Amino acid sequence: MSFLQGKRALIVGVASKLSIAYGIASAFHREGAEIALTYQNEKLKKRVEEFGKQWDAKVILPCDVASDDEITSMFTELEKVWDGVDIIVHSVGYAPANELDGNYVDVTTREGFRIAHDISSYSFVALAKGGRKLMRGRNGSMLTLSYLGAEKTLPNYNVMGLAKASLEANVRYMAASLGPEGTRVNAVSAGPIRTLAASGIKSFRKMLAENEKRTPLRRNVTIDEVGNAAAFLSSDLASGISGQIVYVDGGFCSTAMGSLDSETTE
Ligand code: NAD
Ligand code: 0WE
Repeated sequence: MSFLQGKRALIVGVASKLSIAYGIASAFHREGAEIALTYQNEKLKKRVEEFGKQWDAKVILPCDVASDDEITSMFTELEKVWDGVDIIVHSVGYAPANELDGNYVDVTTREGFRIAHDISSYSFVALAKGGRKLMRGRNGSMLTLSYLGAEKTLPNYNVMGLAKASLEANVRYMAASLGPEGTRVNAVSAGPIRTLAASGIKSFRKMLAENEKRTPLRRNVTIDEVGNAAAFLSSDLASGISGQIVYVDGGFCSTAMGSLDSETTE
């Protein structure tokens, strides 16, 4: 198929083999895209460079999205290697751990709220600003990762739910802003997956087990399934799709009650 042949993709958010961005990079590479990667800090540098080899990554650069300077330098360095970028993937989310454990009104703080929104939502438009010149007029695509907690409450997701709601509005405003220059903007809202970002969460195992039972497909989704949807949305096959939130959740968000079965199947 190779439906990303000739495309240059910048992927932000690879931290481990479990990362959703890892599944996305694998699918992009399989479909023929050229890959550039960033890493959040020196601690992740070696690991991301190692991953980069298997996808023949052309460029691997540092980028803490909390810093405008780092975003600017990252695009300055990228421009030395690539004269244009077709795809930017933003697979980044963060709130301080204490915000994600306990009663929402009790545990939410001004500073935690600020950080969650800065890292998880503002950084997406910050990447759009930084990459705009490189993407303009190329039928480009920007993609981010959201979660159902943007629309419905879940125990402990707390301020991340607000940050994802902001991120989803960001998708729509960015789509309106960048559409006239040919750039599409979408999100994949993924079902729960065990990644580093999920490993710190109390009773995540229980959530995965419950999710499996209530989901139409009766199983959790994988990073490869998210990667395949991301590859489609970032490709010319999706040339008419912008401003959308696409669910890769096994159908979970389409049901009000899931199943009444006591067993996981039938
Ligand atoms: P992950 O821990 O593998 O990825 C999170 C990434 O965010 C890491 O690569 C980390 O380095 C990066 N990051 C955090 N702060 C950063 C900063 N200041 N600067 C640069 N990078 C920073 O976990 P993941 O589950 O793959 O998360 C990726 C995205 O998917 C997140 O937006 C998350 O909210 C979303 N998501 C996750 C799930 C899930 O269940 N795992 C479900 C739906 C959506
Ligand atoms: O978006 C996410 C993960 C978000 C996340 C996770 C962490 C853990 C470590 C953001 N910041 C941090 N900060 C840390 O210090 N998901 C969709 C996965 C997730 O996280 C949850 C979930 C689900 C699902 C938290 C509570 C309840 C459900």
